[in-house]
Amino acid sequence: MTIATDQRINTLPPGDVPPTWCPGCGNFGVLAALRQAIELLGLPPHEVVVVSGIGCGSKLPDYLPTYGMLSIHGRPLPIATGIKLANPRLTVIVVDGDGDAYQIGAGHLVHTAHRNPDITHIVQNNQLFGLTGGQSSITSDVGFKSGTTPQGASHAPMVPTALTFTAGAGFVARGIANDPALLAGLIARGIQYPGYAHIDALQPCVSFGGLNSFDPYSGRTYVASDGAHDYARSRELVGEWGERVPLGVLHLDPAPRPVATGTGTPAAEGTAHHDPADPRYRALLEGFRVT
Ligand SMILES: Cc1ncc(C[n+]2csc(CCOP(=O)(O)OP(=O)(O)O)c2C)c(N)n1
Ligand code: SF4
Ligand SMILES: [Mg+2]
Repeated sequence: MTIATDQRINTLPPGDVPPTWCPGCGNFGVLAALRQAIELLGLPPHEVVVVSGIGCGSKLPDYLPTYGMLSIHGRPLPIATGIKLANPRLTVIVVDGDGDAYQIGAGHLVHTAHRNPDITHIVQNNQLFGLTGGQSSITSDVGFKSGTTPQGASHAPMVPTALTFTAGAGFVARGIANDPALLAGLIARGIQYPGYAHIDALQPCVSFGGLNSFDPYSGRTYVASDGAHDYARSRELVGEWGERVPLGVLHLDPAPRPVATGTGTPAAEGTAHHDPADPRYRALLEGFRVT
């Protein structure tokens, strides 16, 4: 698809291929929310790059008319950081699953939250490994039965918002896939935040979710805050998980830390910029297309 520089995302069709997610999958809500956030901010799609890992949810960049990259399991954060450093004019967004971000990629998560590049991180948290058949993950609730936990998960789930808060993230939020309007607002605020922004997006898996499909969330979630609260309240909200699950902006640093900019130089000279009229770049980009 060729994107003219004056097009908004809502004037464009979806990506090149239709989603292969199961009917009713929460990822449809995450996709709608991200698209809505890009539209809300009026971001030119050719200046947006969405980087994912591997997993059901990580197929998302295929379904958006922006630039995108399906990368390696657990590794989208360092790749996105490199993209942002090479061309700071781009809006760089990472979308990956709980297994990707919170488990195999946990080291990158902590260091990215600490180092603070200006990227927005949306984690499709379905509390399991969807693509590989519903195995339990580090965020599975106690009692969740799967092929790897036939007696039910025995460890209390890791609370990822507490982890990124502790590592230094200045924007920490939680949304849910079945409220795309709330999630879109959080994503838009995360994109506007100057630094690393973490959005934990509860994303029910209707095929393997069991305890975690839509119904059990409905009595537990509540919109806790729009972010106007002090540090002590942030600490309570980022760690709350159980009978009650807070949504909204859980932590917003009123004095954001300096953003990681590599050597401190602006956009690298010679970096390829989107220009649909330039045949060299078209050939280059077509070379990346997997058919
Ligand atoms: C290095 C590596 N290890 C393991 C796998 C197998 N694998 C593919 S997806 C996945 C887990 C996906 O879970 P999650 O990130 O939560 O995404 P979901 O499918 O739930 O959206 C695993 C373990 C892999 N592709 N690469
Ligand atoms: S297995 Fe679960 S997460 Fe994967 S597409 Fe189906 S419903 Fe969605
Ligand atoms: Mg998952």
